[in-house]
Amino acid sequence: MSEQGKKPIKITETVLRDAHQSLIATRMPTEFMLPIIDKMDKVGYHSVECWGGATFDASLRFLKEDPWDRLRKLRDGFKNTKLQMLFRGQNILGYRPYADDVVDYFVQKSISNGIDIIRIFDCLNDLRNLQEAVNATNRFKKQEGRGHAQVALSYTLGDAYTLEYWTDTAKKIEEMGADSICIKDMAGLLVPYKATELISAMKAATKLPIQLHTHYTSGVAGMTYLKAVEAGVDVIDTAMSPFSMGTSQPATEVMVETFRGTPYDTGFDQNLLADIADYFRPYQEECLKTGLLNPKVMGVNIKTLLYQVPGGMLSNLVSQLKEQNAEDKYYQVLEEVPRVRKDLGEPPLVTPSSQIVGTQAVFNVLMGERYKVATKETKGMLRGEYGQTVKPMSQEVIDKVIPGEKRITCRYADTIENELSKLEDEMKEWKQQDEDVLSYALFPQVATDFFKYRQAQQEKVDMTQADTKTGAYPV
Ligand SMILES: [Mn+2]
Repeated sequence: MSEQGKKPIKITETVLRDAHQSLIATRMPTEFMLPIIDKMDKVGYHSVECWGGATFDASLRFLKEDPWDRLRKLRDGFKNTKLQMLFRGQNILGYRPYADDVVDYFVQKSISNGIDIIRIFDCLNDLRNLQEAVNATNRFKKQEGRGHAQVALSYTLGDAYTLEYWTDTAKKIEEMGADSICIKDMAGLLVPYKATELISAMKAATKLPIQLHTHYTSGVAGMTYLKAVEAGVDVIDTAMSPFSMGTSQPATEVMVETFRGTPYDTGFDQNLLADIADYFRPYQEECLKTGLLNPKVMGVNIKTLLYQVPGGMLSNLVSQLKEQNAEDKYYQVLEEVPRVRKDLGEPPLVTPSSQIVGTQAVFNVLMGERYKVATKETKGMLRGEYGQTVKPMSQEVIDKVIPGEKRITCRYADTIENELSKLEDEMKEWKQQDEDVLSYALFPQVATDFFKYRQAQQEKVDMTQADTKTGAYPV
């Protein structure tokens, strides 16, 4: 605390990224965001999380929007507030590991188009998968005068995840050149008194600022923030009330009011926040009406604490079982999840490990024999392609699924040749801006479909501007 005994808690607003990713499948369009930016820019947020995670994929795939264009528009609007994104380490925003040249270029373009803070995580907390993105951020920070590398630790429970594990990892993160650390609790597993222990230990272990990110899924998140703030956490992630709670974050206005008049007072204007909430509320009501927002994701789901499965993963399991007409196997699959997780070295469950473990658990139950069928991703995980797990993987499962195969112990990206120029070649007919190759790198098919759509739209627009007398029109 400062001399006056004051330590205002800093707030990252998630309504433009995680909140709508967690509640309405990432479907908030850019056009809806733009009119409220001016007011949001006056709040005094530490940062606004607005890009990365699933927003990139959903923009191209469902909204038919260029995610880079969204970023530039947000940057234009937010004159005073830092913009933050979520980045999946060596997997960038995709689902496979990329060569270092693609990681570098993505970081460079993210910063040059407007991102200030890059929150980088790895589903196995294998720091080798984070190093390149951290290095790249530090390099372009010098070049662009903007950029902050935040390393996020995927929070999970299990024998291996002791306080010592978290504090040792925090020290390594400090050594690797990160600017801050985030505890990323995607499933809402961190309960209030454990937050006191964890944050106190982390603060003692490192000088780096500590940010806490959690979800309301299990119902404890507001209390967890309270204890974390008392224990010295520097920043918390919250969402404007119409898109808060449930599988999203605790409400911004509630946390602001909680700390009013205390040494942690944010000083935010509650009337301004009310104006902003008024803007988002009719949209929330519309999403409820259209079914985009399912009231089921808004309550408390205590199963998340019982099975330690993130909310998004639960709904994936349900839909996978539905497709197979096997909804009656739901609880069997839920019980199989921790067993598969253990076989695979007890990783945190977050994209992509959550999908890998979840899908394998479904196969194990439906086939009536464990690992009779193993997915491509399960095999990759067992080979070590996703990185090193905290606990060893099951030798029995390795022998059954990838008998006699060579396993990787080095950093997997070291085995991938630079791939940027090959990607450029593949997509050059569609290229309208440098960033297009990165969209293509992440989602080749989806991006190509988007490029075709974009071109068709442009041709239609251009035709209206055509000089019909001479037959000339802009191309
Ligand atoms: Mn999250």
